[in-house]
Amino acid sequence: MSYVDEVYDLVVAKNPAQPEFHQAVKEVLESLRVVIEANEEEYRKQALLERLVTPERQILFRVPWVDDKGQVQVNNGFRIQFNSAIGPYKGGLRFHPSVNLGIIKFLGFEQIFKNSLTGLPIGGGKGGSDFDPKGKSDREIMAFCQSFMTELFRHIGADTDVPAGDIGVGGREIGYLYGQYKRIRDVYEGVLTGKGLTYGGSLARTEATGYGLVYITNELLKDHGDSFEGKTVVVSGAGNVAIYAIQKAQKLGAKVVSCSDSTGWIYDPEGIDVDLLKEVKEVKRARLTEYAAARKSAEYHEKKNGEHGVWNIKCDVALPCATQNELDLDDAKALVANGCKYVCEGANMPSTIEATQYMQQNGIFFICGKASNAGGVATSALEMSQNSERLSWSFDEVDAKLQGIMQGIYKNISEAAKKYGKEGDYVAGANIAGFLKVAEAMKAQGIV
Ligand code: NDP
Ligand code: 2IT
Repeated sequence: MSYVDEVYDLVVAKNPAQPEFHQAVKEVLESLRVVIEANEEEYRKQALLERLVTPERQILFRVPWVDDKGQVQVNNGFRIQFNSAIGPYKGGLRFHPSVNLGIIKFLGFEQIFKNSLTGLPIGGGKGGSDFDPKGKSDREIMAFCQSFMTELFRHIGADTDVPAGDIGVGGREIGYLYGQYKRIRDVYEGVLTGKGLTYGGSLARTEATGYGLVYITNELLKDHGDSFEGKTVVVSGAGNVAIYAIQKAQKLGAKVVSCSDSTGWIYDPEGIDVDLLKEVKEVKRARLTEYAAARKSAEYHEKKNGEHGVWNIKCDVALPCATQNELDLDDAKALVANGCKYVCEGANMPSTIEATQYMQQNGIFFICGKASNAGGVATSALEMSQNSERLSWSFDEVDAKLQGIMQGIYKNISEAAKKYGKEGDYVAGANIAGFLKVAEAMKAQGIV
């Protein structure tokens, strides 16, 4: 059996009931086959792939907190420090009831390659909790965040492991987490990114993932003699990534006609009103029904079981920005049938493997999340740099660096795909280019 297949079987056997982790590993190993098989004996002797798929450290902890009724609640906390070959562990925290060990491991694994692609010195990690922030009061959010940090603080630090936001963790949560870290450790350091602007945050970090997604999509369009001007774009999600992707795509001349949340989706043929969406989601933390109620041109559709809604809308470009496996084979078929030409992922692993293959085989230019959503973590690394030099850069300075990084990623993944005989396969290009830097650093550092 080939080394790649052996390691995949090992991952499935050793990590039962973690289907998302298996999926993320499978996609990467399939892409790496051509690289590994050219030098199989050396990789095998070094157990490089076994080391790559095994987290350096896994931290699981209890998070007790008291709700507004005086009831004690208990959640699970996770931090997976996956790979530190090229820099301190870096990656977000997700608070969502679906969080479990397999979800955090898939996210941490993806983060290794994504962070490598940014060209910046950051290793891969991820964390979170099965805590559900929906419907909680500010005091309950603070109580949870303080308890979470009371355990996490001993494992992180500005040069060790630097968490940030992800689903369910935005500026408010980062603030409470930062306050508790500072109180316990008594140091004022860049231990978290996505901080508020008054206490060490970077301008443009809030916008970075969505903007970065649109910048790299723009590179893809240009490379195929196209542009955003006049394009119809479909976006899923209505959170941090979706909002700023919509804003930047409209700025570049596209019409974005959809967004969605966990209960329903919006079709707005006149183009999403971003200010209204921000008001509903960032300020009121309300459902999309409120968006529809305030806007004549918008239709609201309740999400029915198994239906994903937005992928059936006719479009030129699709940007999935909600969550993993939100775009399956049926959705991919609908996109192809409706003439969609470009799909770039804002979320982490939003497309199933079958959907990805179908889109690639049917003429869609497809960029996977670890390349196309890397603008968020790249700007987090820029926040770390600013914290280290105790300076703040202007919005335009950070935005210009972000654009340069996304252009660099596009070039890097296109060239890697070409070099390994897979021109236009940006998934292979991203996985190979991300891997080579990490593998080189791991080899240089010996057996650790
Ligand atoms: P937010 O919490 O801000 O928004 C998430 C959005 O996705 C919400 O609209 C939410 O709906 C929807 N959503 C979440 N879970 C589900 C679900 N199970 N089914 C359907 N819809 C769902 O998170 P972000 O925008 O930050 O993250 C979105 C995606 O982007 C995630 O995959 C994340 O890992 C990825 N990402 C985020 C980065 C960042 O910098 N924030 C960087 C790179 C990737 P509802 O409001 O109803 O919960
Ligand atoms: O998935 C991701 O890249 C993030 N949630 C952002 C991580 C970060 O450290 O900014």
